[in-house]
Amino acid sequence: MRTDTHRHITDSPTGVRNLGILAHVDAGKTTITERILYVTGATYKRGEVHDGTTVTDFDSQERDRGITIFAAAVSCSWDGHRVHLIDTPGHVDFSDEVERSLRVLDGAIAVFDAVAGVEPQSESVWRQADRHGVPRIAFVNKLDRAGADLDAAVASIRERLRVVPLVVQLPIGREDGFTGVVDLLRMRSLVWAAGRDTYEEGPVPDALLEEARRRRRLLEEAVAELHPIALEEFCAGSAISATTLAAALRDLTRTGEGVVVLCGSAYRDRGIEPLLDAVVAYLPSPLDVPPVRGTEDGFQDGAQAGAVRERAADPAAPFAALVFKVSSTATGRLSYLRVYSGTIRKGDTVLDAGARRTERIGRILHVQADRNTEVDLAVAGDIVAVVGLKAARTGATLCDPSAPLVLEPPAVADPVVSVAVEAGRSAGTGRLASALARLVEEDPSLVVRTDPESGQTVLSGMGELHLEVAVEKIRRTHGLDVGVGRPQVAYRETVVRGVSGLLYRHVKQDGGAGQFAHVVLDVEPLESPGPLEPTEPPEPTEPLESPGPLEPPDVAPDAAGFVFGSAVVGGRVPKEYVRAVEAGCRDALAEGPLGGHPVTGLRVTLTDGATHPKDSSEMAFRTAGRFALREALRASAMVLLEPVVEVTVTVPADTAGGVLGDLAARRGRVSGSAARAGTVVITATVPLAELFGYATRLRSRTQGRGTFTTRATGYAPVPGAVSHGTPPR
Ligand SMILES: Nc1nc2c(ncn2[C@@H]2O[C@H](COP(=O)(O)OP(=O)(O)OP(=O)(O)O)[C@@H](O)[C@H]2O)c(=O)[nH]1
Ligand SMILES: [Mg+2]
Repeated sequence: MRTDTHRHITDSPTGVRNLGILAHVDAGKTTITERILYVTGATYKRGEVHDGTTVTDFDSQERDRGITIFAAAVSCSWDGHRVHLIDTPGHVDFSDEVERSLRVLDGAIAVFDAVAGVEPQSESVWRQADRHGVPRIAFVNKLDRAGADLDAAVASIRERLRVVPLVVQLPIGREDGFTGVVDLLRMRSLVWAAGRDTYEEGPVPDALLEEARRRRRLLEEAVAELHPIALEEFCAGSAISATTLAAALRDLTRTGEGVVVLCGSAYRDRGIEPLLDAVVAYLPSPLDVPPVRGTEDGFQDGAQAGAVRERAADPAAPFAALVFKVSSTATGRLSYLRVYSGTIRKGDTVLDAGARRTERIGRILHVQADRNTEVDLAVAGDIVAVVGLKAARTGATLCDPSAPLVLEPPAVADPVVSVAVEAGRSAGTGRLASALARLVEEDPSLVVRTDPESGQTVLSGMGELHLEVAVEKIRRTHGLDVGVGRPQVAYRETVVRGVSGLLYRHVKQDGGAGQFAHVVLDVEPLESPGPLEPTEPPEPTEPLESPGPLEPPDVAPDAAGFVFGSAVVGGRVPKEYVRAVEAGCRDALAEGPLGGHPVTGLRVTLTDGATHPKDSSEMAFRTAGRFALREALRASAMVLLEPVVEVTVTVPADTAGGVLGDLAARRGRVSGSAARAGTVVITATVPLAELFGYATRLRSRTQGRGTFTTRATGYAPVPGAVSHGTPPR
């Protein structure tokens, strides 16, 4: 153990590392976090996920279920650096927690299972991190497991993630006999002997010397290919020094051109210290990442509304921070902030820029495992928790009241599953409503609404488990008795064959102020934006009239999927009326003709129109746009879309037949199956609506030995749910 008790921790942002731990479910993120807290001296015992004793899986549901549900932030220090660490959940239903975490991180450790390699959800979070431009290093965990294979895992990193792996260690021993690693940079061995708290350093064992030299050579070649300075040194002396290699690895990590790969076994406490060394050496500090951008708020003298501003990670700049997590704890409401610029102290008044409300900073905490340390101030680059904020929600910007700035909040995905919830006898509707409001405040990926037809309260979220956890939270933390209906998926509608030249006249000229707007619209399907695989082609429809493609449309859930254009010539419809028509069309997209679901994946072109000198107005054109598109959609061939997911099921070989049959009965399309050491791994695309209750079914079919994970892949047509369109009047 190397603790920093007596070591000076720098206050400059250069000494800070904000990092997340990302991976597929069960790869070992929480165990790694636990070991990091232990080796840095932040805790004095190692907790285990299966005993429900880890620091970051502290919620009672996490302990019962053995999975991480909520991203947890903890702080520790290593080698003179302050490390803020976010342990994220791997289950797909909680990927919004990952999204919010990625928004405030400067770097990440991507964890892979040494037996399974790159799994579907690790690929998804890798892409998610790509979108945020978060530099990563990779840790291949569970090298102690039977069937562990570093080289195979590295090959899957290369192939599935399409990145250049730069492997800096060679394992010593295999599976149960895995005891340490050769550090290929310093050509030393690190061995963790049983019962010892840390590793012993020594020369490379003779038996591995040749292999270690070969791998060092491979590393040098790979680095030289990507890094000009390393290449120069390589060409000059046909070798690269450890110092140059380390500097090059740091550069390549930050540009994402290469990914440093380390390995170990978190459960057996092997490989954690070098992982921390790599975090400090290769991952960026808050000063190494681009300055944050925000829009300046317009209610202050001299400020320009809407102007985009950059804020450097400078403790002396005006304060700006993003609230990325809010949690209710026994001691009160805890708000987690990433400070991007400036400094805050206890007692400061800050502005919640979006809500235009001031708040007071109570205590400032470094969340340190089982205890929180109160600190006097937090500076640019820090991740801290604060007590005392009354209303700021997840996603809010807090800033200096004299320099207002709104940072872009984390993206929120559209919910795909809903359940009706109802207060039980003892609960009362009012208490349920306030408990639901609390939940939504903490987790913006939950949505609560009242169904206009049934009057029921409907809770929507990212999946069955997400909703189950939310409802259970109401039961446990609010002590309420709640009833829950059957889960429903969120459908959408899209156009398979459009119409052209649809004319709509909105005219009211019966005395008083009149309304006059004529519009002519073309509607056509939008080409599928994503590389998604459809489950079933739609029913054959009548021959094509519009030039749009007839391929089954797939729309990524986050895509708005609507394009509007104008082809009006000669100013027959003035610009402001064109904008009003567009707004009217957007109104019409809220309810499609098949079942009142949101409509996506279409292009609408305004081709012509007419105005009246007195009676035309923006309002009239907006109304015309709405009714015109509503009519055009009724006339178009439409298809219903449902959310589909890729399921990966791992089952004992003797139960595979039954599991395959069951997937087929759920409209699943099997895309692959592979045998691996007595088990079969089946991948299939299945409509989400058919997966409700699957966990229980799989458990009973496999006597509890089967597991499955899912990954959202977008929307696909519901077989048979089409309308061929009725010609307009
Ligand atoms: N054999 C072995 N098991 C490990 C290792 N690391 C973690 N595990 C076990 O793998 C299981 C999952 O570990 P977690 O740390 O909960 O994994 P996670 O990635 O946090 O999982 P989620 O948060 O649910 O996505 C637990 O039973 C751990 O004890 C390891 O290095 N070797
Ligand atoms: Mg976990």
